[in-house]
Amino acid sequence: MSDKRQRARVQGSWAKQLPKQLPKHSGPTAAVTNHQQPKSVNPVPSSWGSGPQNTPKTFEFHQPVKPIRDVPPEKLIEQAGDYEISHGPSGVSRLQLLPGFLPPEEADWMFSKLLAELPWSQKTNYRQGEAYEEPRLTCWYGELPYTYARSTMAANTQWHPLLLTLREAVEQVSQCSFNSLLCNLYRDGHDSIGWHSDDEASLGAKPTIASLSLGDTRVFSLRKQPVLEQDGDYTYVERIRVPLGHGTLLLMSGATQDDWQHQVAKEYHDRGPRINLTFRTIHAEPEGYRAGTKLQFTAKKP
Ligand SMILES: O=C(O)CCC(=O)C(=O)O
Repeated sequence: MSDKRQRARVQGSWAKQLPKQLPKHSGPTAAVTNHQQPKSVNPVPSSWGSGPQNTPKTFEFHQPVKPIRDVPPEKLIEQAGDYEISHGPSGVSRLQLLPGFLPPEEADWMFSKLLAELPWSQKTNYRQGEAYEEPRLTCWYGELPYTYARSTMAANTQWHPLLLTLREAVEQVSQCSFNSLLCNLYRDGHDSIGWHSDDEASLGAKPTIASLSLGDTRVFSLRKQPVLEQDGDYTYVERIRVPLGHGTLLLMSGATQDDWQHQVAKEYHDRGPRINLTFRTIHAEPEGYRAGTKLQFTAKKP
């Protein structure tokens, strides 16, 4: 092939491929002059037998359909106060943080007593038919059983007297009444609780949950539920960190259990033991629903 013909072929194939290199689109467009294409390229001799081609001097720039998004910076809540963390169709999600709810000396002896005297045990849960041991110890108080992660904690009305005193103090400050308590013991930094919402139907709609922490500080993290279009992708959702120290009370209310998930992640540096008491109100399971059913499923049912 002569030099001239070969060059014409190369130019011809480049010109043909150009539209393929542009993003597929449907967004707003803007015409951008292509300054790089030499004018002499236009009258490409037709090696395909269709006469001179009308190669345009401009191409269209289209915004990518999926805009490039930033991951929002994680927020930190550590000062005492009331926080409206989101406003959405399900309502306002609220946190109230009360560090020093228990004075340190009181918190010290309460922690030792509860660590030694509560009936701690390790619960077996089920996920997709597979059993796994919870990476923490728990115990349950309440007139009704509590089912989550496909396993049930039996009703237990033998409240430790100290827990009754603490329940009263928490009820006074929150102006809510609680008939149940889930106690968690994180033995060290390797104990944890994964992402979840406290949204079983037995907790009712928009539950208030009062969480009292004793012992070593652990980070309580929240992440917003992604919108439907994000298809369960949490990459771009808002996140909040709340370090929960000895004697701190955290109240979660409003739509927090609808619109946010929370966790206490494992930590890879030394952590001492921590007790977390979550006061809740449990209702009898709605009729016809299996224990532990999530509220979202209940709401969707006719
Ligand atoms: O330990 C904590 O602070 C959180 C406990 C918790 O998320 C739960 O009991 O559902």
